[in-house]
Amino acid sequence: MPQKTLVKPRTATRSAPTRPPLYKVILLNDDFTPREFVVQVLKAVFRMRPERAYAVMMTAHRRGACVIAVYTRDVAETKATEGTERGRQKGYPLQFATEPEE
Ligand code: TYC
Repeated sequence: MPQKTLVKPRTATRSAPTRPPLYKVILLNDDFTPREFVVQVLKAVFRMRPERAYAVMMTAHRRGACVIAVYTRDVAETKATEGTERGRQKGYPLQFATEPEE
């Protein structure tokens, strides 16, 4: 069997691989959502350990907001929507926002 000939050689130059832009998910404070519920959502949606979930909740509580993590845009938006939706289902105004990382 004759060898298949590669008629189209690979080009010698390649562009550097680009990284997808990242988005922050931000927890926003409010006056109504119970602290324990916020902690529960952070553990469930963002897979945080209890100590970290508590610390993040308290930072948002004291400072008004806390960056939780960075993800690709789809993942960030899905997680923010899921967190906000979990609050809404219980009648709480809990909110998660996303914003592009500088
Ligand atoms: N401020 C809320 C309370 O006092 C608790 C809370 C913390 C709510 C963080 C939202 O992102 C939040 N019950």
